[in-house]
Amino acid sequence: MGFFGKTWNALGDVGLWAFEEASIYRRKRGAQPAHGDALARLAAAEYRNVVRVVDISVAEFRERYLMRNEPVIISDGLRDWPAREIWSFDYFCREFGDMSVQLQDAGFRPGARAELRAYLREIAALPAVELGQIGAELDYLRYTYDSFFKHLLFTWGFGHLVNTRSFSFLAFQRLREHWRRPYFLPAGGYRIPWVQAGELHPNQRMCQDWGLYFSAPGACTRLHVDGMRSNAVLCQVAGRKAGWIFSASLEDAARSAADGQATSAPSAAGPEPRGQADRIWRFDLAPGEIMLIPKGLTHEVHTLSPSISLTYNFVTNPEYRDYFQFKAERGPGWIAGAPIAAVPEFARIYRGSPLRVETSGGLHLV
Ligand SMILES: O=C(O)CCC(=O)C(=O)O
Ligand SMILES: [Fe+2]
Repeated sequence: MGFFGKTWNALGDVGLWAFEEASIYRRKRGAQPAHGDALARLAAAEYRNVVRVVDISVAEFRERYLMRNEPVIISDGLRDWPAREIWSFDYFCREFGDMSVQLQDAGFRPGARAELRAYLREIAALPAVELGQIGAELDYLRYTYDSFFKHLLFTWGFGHLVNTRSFSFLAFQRLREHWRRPYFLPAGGYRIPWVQAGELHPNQRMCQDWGLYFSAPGACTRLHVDGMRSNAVLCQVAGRKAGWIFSASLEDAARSAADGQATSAPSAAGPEPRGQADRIWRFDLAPGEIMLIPKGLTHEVHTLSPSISLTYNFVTNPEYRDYFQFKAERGPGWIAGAPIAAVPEFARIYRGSPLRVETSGGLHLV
């Protein structure tokens, strides 16, 4: 895409951002709906695994999952990514090992600085864990942006011109040929980022919340809703991750359970946002797979074995109304103060599910 096309897209981004700012963030929201006893609500919810599909068409993905806000794992999601063969802990040590990076905690807060090689060697050597085995808070490598202005240039497709020493930016510049827009996502017609003519190439234009994530077994991204309430694709290149996604109707219940406010919540049941049934989806994501985390849904992610993933966010044209309405009702994203996996009553829910504890000797209910 030429200079004018990129500039046109950049103007679209700014226009949409200004429109949302004016119409959503200035709006006064009433109190969040009361939800009764959060833990009872979670225990009564339908508990199921995220469905796996392969070789899905763009149209089928859109109709069955994206438009319905249903999570899904595309098992052959990385089938056309050279990254599958190229990216490994050794590769990143070799190519970027001398860099200094700033790590983040389970709530995206910036923390310690480390030499990339030392950090990667340390996490790559750790043994795998089971979901729910959370040790001390282990740091993540997520975003390392050096200035807002440079970030804007990357998001508008001028990143190749930027001189930078930030790991995320350098990796974005140097790994472009290793990955591409997942094959099941539409080529064009996006509101976020703004692409109304031509195609979206997320490997050339840095999308919202783009990140190359490295994490250790036992590390966690605490319960949250993504900042913009847009969709995310979690593309798993190495290692395994697991966790949960909650239906929109369970946002408050899950949040108060994680924050330890379950019993002080008022007892009246609130309205069902968007008429969705209460549902908790459990996921287990393996290398080569991509998961859709639908727009606006609450989720928590745990790393089970040394992990490399890539993620970015988006909203397509036909979803925009739904996205906007939900965001106007609920406001921007949030992150809980503690992981929901650590709440004993919630552990009983996920350990007690037959989906979880099938063994050769039959079912063991905890
Ligand atoms: O992979 C992870 O740990 C978290 C991904 C995610 O939910 C996010 O970046 O918003
Ligand atoms: Fe997220």
